[in-house]
Amino acid sequence: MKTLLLLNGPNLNLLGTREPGVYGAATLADVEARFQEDAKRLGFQAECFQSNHEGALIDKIHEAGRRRAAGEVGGVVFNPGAFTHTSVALFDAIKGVGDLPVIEVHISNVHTREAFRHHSYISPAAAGIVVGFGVDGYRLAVEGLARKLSGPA
Ligand code: CA2
Repeated sequence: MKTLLLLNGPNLNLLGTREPGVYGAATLADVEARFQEDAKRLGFQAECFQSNHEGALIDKIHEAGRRRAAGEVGGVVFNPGAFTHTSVALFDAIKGVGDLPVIEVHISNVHTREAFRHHSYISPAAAGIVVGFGVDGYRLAVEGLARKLSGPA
């Protein structure tokens, strides 16, 4: 059984503790538990990782790329947090590992927010993007990833 990875970037460990009007009431633990359930329902194993450090996220993407090549990992659901808008290094990591399907998720609709949130360095490297559905976006993303992994529609 292949593994799907959930990666969350900086400050997403604060989910459910502040700014519920923007990010909802669910905690990161809630999001990760739902991801585990959703992956299992879709026939996958799941692993979850959150970091506030860009290099740690890059290392996880490199590891995921190696594991994808070995047939262990199917793909990644990734909310890069504010690194979305700053990180050429995360773009390079995703492109650099080659064939790794990454679905980019944003809880909020970044396009209705400040202009600096409108550009994503990650989107050109992503296999799909889910924006503005609250934490339900993680479920939409894992379902979309599973569909992509099962072949063309
Ligand atoms: O909407 C999203 O998911 C974002 O990736 C969240 C990032 C933000 O920088 C992006 O522009 C859009 C911020 C995550 C911070 O999460 C918090 C959660 C609760 C309380 C404070 C921050």
